[in-house]
Order: sequence, then C-alpha cells, then structure tokens
Amino acid sequence: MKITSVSAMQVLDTREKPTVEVTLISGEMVVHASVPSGKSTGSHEALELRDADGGMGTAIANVEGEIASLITSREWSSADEIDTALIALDGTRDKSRLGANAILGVSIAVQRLFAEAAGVPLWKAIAERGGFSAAAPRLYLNFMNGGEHADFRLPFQEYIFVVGGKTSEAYAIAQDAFAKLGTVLKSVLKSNFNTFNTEIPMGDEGGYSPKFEELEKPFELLAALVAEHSGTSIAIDAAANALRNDIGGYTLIGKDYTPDELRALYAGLIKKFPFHSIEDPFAETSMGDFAKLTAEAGEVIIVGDDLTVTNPERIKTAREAKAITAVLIKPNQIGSVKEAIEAVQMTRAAGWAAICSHRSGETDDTFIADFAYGVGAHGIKAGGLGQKERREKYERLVEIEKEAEAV
Ligand code: 2PG
Ligand code: MG
Repeated sequence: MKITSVSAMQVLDTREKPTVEVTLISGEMVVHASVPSGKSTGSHEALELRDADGGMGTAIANVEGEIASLITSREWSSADEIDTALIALDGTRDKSRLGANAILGVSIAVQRLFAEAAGVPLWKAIAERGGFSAAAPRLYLNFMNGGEHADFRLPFQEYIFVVGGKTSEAYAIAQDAFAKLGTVLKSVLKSNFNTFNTEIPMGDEGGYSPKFEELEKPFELLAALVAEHSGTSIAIDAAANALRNDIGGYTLIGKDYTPDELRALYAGLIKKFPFHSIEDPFAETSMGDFAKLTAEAGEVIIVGDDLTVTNPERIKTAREAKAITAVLIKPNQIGSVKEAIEAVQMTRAAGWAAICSHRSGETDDTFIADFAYGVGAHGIKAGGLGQKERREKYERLVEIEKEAEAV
C-alpha cells in the first residue's frame, strides 16, 4: 500500500469541544477517521494532545508533519506495520509526544484503507487482523446519565439498559424502551416537583438526566422496562473516581460510604434488581475493593474502565489481583488500533469479557461499532438514544447485521 496524502482538520465533538479528523488518500481510495474524547478519564490513559486553548493545532501539525512524512515515505504491507511504526515514532509510553488522538486518527484511517483495499467490510478486516470470530455484541444503552456527565443530578455516571440477541431486534426493543422511559419520567417528574415544567434534561451521552433524591429510583424505572422484555437487564457505570470524598470513602447524594459500605450497597442492589454488570464500582486505585466485590458478585460482571484503561500492563495487574471479570475497551485510551486489538486478546486470555465503548465526547465516526462486531465483543456501550452520534453506532451495527448475512 502506498499512501499519497495525509491531512487533518479540527472538528467539534458532541460537547462542542475540538477533536481531530484525519483524511488519508491512496490511489483512488479516500478515507476519513475522527477521534472521540472522554471526560471521566483514568489517570493512566494515553495523552490526548490539546493546545492551551483546547484546540487541536499541535495534534494536526503532528499528523501533517512527522506522521505524514513517515507514512508517505514508503510502501506498507499491513495496518499493523504502520501502527508499529507510529508507536515507535512517538517513542513515549503514553503517546504524549505526538498525541494519542493524532496517532489514533491515523491508525483508524489506515485500518479503513486496508479494509477497502482488500474489498472487505471494516468489521471483517478487524476480525481477520486479530484472529477473532466476529459476532454481534449486546447493546449497552446509557438511558439515564449522571455523575460527571450530568452535573451529578444522579450519583452514578451511567444507568444502562442492556439488550442482547439479534441487533435489529435488540435496537427495536431499545427504541421502544427509551421512548417509554421518557413518558414515565415526564409523569414522575411532574408529580415529584408538582410543576408543569416537565422538560427532562439530557446528559452528555444522549440519555435522560433526571434528579432523584432516592438512590434506588432509577433502578426501579429500569427494572420496569426489563420486566417487559426478555433478554434485557440492568448495568451501571459508577465511575467511582468521581465519587471519592476526602475521608477515604465515597459520597453519593450527600451520604458518605466507606469502601465496605459501598460494596454492601452494590450487593443489595444486585440482590434486588436484574443486574448484568457494574463498571468502575470503586476508584482506580482500589484494586483490592474491586477484587472483593468480584468474589461476591456471582453472575454479575465487574468491569474495569478507569482501572484498566485498555492498557495491557494494567489488564495484567488486574488479572493477577482477580479484580474484575470484564474490561472496557476504548481505543483512544491506548491510542492505536493495534494495541486496542491486543487489549481484547489479553482480556480474552484472562477468560474475561470485552466490552467496547464510545467516549462521552463523540463524533459521527462509527468505527467502534465495526470494532465491537469484528472482535466479537460481549457488548458495546454507545450511549442513549437522544443524540444522533450515539444512535449512529447502533444503526451501523444493524447495517453490519445485513452485511454479515451477505458476505
Ligand atoms: C466511561 C465513558 C464512556 P468518558 O466512563 O465509560 O461512557 O465516559 O468518555 O467521559 O470517560
Ligand atoms: Mg467508564
């Protein structure tokens, strides 16, 4: 493969914050890729390069400068070969020299080019690259947004409706359930606040963000939706880094919890509601508390996100500690498609589930949908249905379902 042109531009994500979009040209093929951006980040994530004013000027200059010089300088035989060269060119552990956003934008675009050159759909090229059996992931839909994504109107960051099975059917169920939740919330909020202003605020990820003083209320609402549809369940991303207080514990709706008390709270919720998984139940520094919860969670999956940050070394440490039973996979936490694939392989080797995820700041790029299907992920987390950029990921999976029947 000979790449003849490499360019980048600044685009705005769903939070209207700058991010980077890359364009690559090889012969008659033109591909684009844009990179998402997180808000609740783990401290070990690869570095997203931003200028002092928040812009992408330096990241773009790196793509069009050093990176372009390297990748237009010769012929390449695989996407892996280019990713390896990009990682070496950067030379840092956290991609802080060139920026994980600059490198990942190129890495995703390169994967697209090689798929197109081979004449296969993107998900199939990813499956072949990593030796995976492609399969439809469960949909993890963030129906109610809280935590940092919604000014802490709800304590946990994500209240998720999980639906498995054939994607087209799962997506139809999700649409129905999301609309129903909207109707229910309108009536509940009206009676709660005795007001006629029943507009429901939305959070960063296209889910509703109501305010409830009762911790269990969102779970009661989700459980009512689950009761209507078999094969559905509840998940949360507690994103507990953001719940830490300064006395060594956590604070939820004004109440302090020690780590043991928080664990007891989760145990009670698991008992009472149809839970499928809990992500980041404790802060990223509390591997031991993760392990204790995992040991007593039974069938409920405990997911590492800020804990593991899609980083092979962090996944290895979590494995030794038996801290979790699933890893959230976010390509921009590590900064290349090659390493994201390795993180999935490592997760599988531990006997754990891989759940692929968007970020709270998204673009219209649907790469994560092809990635989740290509690696045969346990699930994909792509937000609520109140934002186009979230729906597009699920809709891409419905398209893939049809492609997979045809190829
Ligand atoms: C998370 C993500 C995505 P952010 O914590 O799992 O839902 O949020 O992109 O802000 O890290
Ligand atoms: Mg998370």
